[in-house]
Amino acid sequence: MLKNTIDLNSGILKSYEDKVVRRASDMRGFYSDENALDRLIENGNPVIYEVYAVPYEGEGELSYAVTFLHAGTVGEEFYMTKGHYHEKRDRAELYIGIRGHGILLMQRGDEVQWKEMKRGDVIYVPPHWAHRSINVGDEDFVFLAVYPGDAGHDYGSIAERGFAKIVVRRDGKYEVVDNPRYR
Ligand code: S6P
Ligand code: ZN
Repeated sequence: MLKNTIDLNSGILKSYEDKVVRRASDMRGFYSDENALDRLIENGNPVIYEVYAVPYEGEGELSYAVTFLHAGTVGEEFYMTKGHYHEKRDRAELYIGIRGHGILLMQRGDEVQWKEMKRGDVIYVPPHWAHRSINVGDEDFVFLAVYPGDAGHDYGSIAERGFAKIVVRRDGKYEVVDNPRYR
């Protein structure tokens, strides 16, 4: 498919090949407050995010995907993606904000960086940096990601150690704080 269309108001991708839906129950182990996550799972097990992707998996190719990250919190932690390293660690990625208000949290070793992301913002994720998106707004946070077709996703390292920082709601605002469970 050489041409596709994104509705830049909604973020809806006209054609896609893969759809991934992550509900609260898919996020076990990723949030700090496990009791709050259990309550959410018992309370309707809401969708946390959806990803619509057009993959081109060969070396030298580019894949792309639109993520709809819904608004909400698990305990005091904002809804977020699992986050991953690329399996091929030296593969970079480009993020482009479409709507809503989010944060892109990045980590390499113990070094952490984060960038606010809104409509029109372009963020470069360099090779070797793990990345996770967090919705700190009150509506969907929607963005486009473009990444090398052979990058692959390594979720295991993040599932095990987490990120060094988490993003929490305090006094109606977001704060980036040390992750008490970081190993
Ligand atoms: C892929 C890119 C995004 C994420 C998506 C969901 O390299 O970074 O398309 O896959 O935002 O996040 P995650 O961490 O569950 O894959
Ligand atoms: Zn990625």
